[in-house]
Amino acid sequence: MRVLFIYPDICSVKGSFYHGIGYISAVLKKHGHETNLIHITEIPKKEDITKKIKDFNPAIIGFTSTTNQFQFVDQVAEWVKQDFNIPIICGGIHTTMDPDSVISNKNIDMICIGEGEYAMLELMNAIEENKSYDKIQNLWIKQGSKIKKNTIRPLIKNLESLPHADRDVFNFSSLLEESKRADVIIGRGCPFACSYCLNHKIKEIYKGKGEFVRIRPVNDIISEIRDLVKKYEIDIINFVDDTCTLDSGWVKQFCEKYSKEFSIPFEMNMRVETVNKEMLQLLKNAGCREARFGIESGSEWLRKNILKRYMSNEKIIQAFQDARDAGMKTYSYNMVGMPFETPEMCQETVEINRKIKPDYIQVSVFYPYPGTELYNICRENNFLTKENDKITGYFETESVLNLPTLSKKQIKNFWTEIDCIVFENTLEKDYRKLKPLYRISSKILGKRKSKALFTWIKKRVA
Ligand code: B12
Ligand code: SF4
Repeated sequence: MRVLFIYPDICSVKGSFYHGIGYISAVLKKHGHETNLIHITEIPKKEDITKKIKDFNPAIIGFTSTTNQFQFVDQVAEWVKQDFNIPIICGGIHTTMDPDSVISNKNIDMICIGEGEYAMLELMNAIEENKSYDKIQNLWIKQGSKIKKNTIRPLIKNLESLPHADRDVFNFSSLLEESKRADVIIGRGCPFACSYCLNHKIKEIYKGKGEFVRIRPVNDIISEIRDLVKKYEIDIINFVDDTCTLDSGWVKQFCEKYSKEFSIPFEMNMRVETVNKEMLQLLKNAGCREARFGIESGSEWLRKNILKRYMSNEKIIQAFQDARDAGMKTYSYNMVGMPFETPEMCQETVEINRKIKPDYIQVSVFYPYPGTELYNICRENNFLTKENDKITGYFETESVLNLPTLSKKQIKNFWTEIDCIVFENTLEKDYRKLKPLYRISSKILGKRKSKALFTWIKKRVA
């Protein structure tokens, strides 16, 4: 049986490999099904989509999407239904977090909540054998005006029982053209419960259905990387998990085995409370060139009371110092425009980033994802009303919230302030003479334009 996945990944030029589709595709192929993918990386055109569907002639179409991508699912599913009588299933993060809104879409016939490998396999088998599929766990299926809501199956216990994610369905070589960076995932789940993140909700959905945090055995990951480097030219491994340093025993074993076999540098997301000097040094010696930590806010009050992140500023500063001492580059993730945030708290985010001097910085304007605790808080407090509840693009600097403590303009200004910190640090370090000019230019043009101008000047000077 043939399934065609459609993934609206409109963000970077070439798009990224997505493990969710990769794993489902691998399981389906292993059981004899055929898979294909429309990887949408720019605003889609109906005729292109229609042609690809005609050419592949699938028995079913499977959409995946995060919240911000759902607007494209809505559009493309409409086109599909205009010309084809093919059932449509939708899965992924947004569906899992907000199933009611996704199933209410008139063009979507069924949805998959949570892990999709075995639900999709059972569905494909049932379609192939012409059997009914209305009892498949994890699926909600439209039946006339009713919706059949099936229960959730247990979490996949041993992730190593799954085949390695299928990269061919993505045409992985073409994704490597932009940068030879391979994303690898070491596990699923997170033990923390930050209020803006999906994990606390997923944990609740899967209550009593098995261990939520699962880390793949080191040997399984090593064998996947071995296959990857055999097949593709790879310069860097990017471990995309939310937190890669949860189990110090695992990290130690991984470092030993990885460094014995590979000399390719890698990068990881970490949480400051899960690392120490010794672990960071081990990671560096094994090839880790970049430690990435979520700070999110420099205000301890906001982190603890609103974001449910209980680390101290001291611990953050220490982790950045330790990573730098170990010889790694550091990366800090931040947000502005959170509920109850004040200009003073934003300033604390600026200050902590100035102190830790990261090599890279990412700052996002806070967006309340449906299904999360912080989304509900935004609703209850009227920060998010029917009028301003719109899905924005990923990297918007305009907040959707009406916050009494922080105006949209202040959010934008702090976003710019934080975004410019790394640039200003390099200017200070390597191009001191340009600093006074940059200051004047910032006053006239604003920091954003000045950063662009001086980046251009720096390139010329270098
Ligand atoms: C890896 C990752 C990235 C990577 C790669 C993104 C990508 N294209 O895959 C990078 C670093 C680029 C990234 C960037 C961003 N990310 Co991100 N990312 C993740 C992360 C950590 C893992 C996703 C993953 O691969 N999981 C592993 C797979 C196997 O699990 P899964 O996705 O749940 O898939 C299963 C099911 O959902 C289901 N399923 C999925 N699709 C389908 C389809 C069908 C048909 C079926 C039946 C089932 C099904 O089956 C799958 C297998 O079991 C998640 C957090 C998380 N834990 O999920 C955040 C997450 C997806 N990211 C998020 C965000 C917000 C972003 C950014 C916007 C961050 C920012 N502000 O900069 C950017 C956006 C850029 C982009 N192009 O996506 C949010 C999305 C929230 C939402 N509700 O939309 C998440 C959920 C984290 C969070 N904050 O809660 N991200
Ligand atoms: S530590 Fe990261 S992945 Fe875990 S709950 Fe918090 S934000 Fe989500």
